[in-house]
Amino acid sequence: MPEYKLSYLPIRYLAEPARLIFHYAQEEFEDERLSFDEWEPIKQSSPFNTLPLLTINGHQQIGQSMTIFRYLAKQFGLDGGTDFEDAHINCVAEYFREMMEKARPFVRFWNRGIVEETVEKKDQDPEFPLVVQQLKLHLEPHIREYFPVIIKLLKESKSDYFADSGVTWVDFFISEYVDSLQNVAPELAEQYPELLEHSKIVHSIPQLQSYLESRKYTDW
Ligand SMILES: N[C@@H](CCC(=O)N[C@@H](CS)C(=O)NCC(=O)O)C(=O)O
Repeated sequence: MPEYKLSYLPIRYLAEPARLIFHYAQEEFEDERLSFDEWEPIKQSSPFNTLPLLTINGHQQIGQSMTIFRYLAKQFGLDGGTDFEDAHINCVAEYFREMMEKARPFVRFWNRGIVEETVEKKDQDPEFPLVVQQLKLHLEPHIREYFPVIIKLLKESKSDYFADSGVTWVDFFISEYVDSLQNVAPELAEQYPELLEHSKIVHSIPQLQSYLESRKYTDW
């Protein structure tokens, strides 16, 4: 049985789909959450100077989040049922990630000042008007462009998930982001009920419940 360690910051964002895959598959892993102070001195020794990082058996490292998701999905049967389905869900994921990259300035802005596990309540933040401005500039236009296509792809599926054959890693990947969007911009998220429903279905999967009930709240 391989020994897995998943290292990331004390937030969900780029590591949470991998955490969900582990919990779904009921595979043991070390869920290492590093503060910025703990991360800084070891940053240069990681493959890309970034997190998340998956370490397998103490020496094999995967340092790109999408590759971590795909690797774990392959190990635990959460990739597509056929090569074509696998290609299809990868297209969905790449498209979604493209949007995430465009919206990233907003996520960086939102998370500014987060040290360790402190999550500011943004609506009590004196800079709240700035939050709205950043949202309109860096998040909303990308959601408006990409979400209708994502919804069309979801509706074309023969299952409740993005793949006809059922749940895959891409459902964890997309539903995590949608869930975070609900936290930070509920009025925007509510305009996409199909994705909220999908997120609800994914977050209701029995294998995930004890983790979801115990995980510490973070916006992203
Ligand atoms: N393409 C990379 C991006 C990783 C990334 O940007 N990670 C950020 C956290 S979300 C990071 O490592 N920040 C800390 C730093 O740059 O020191 C991936 O998908 O894994």
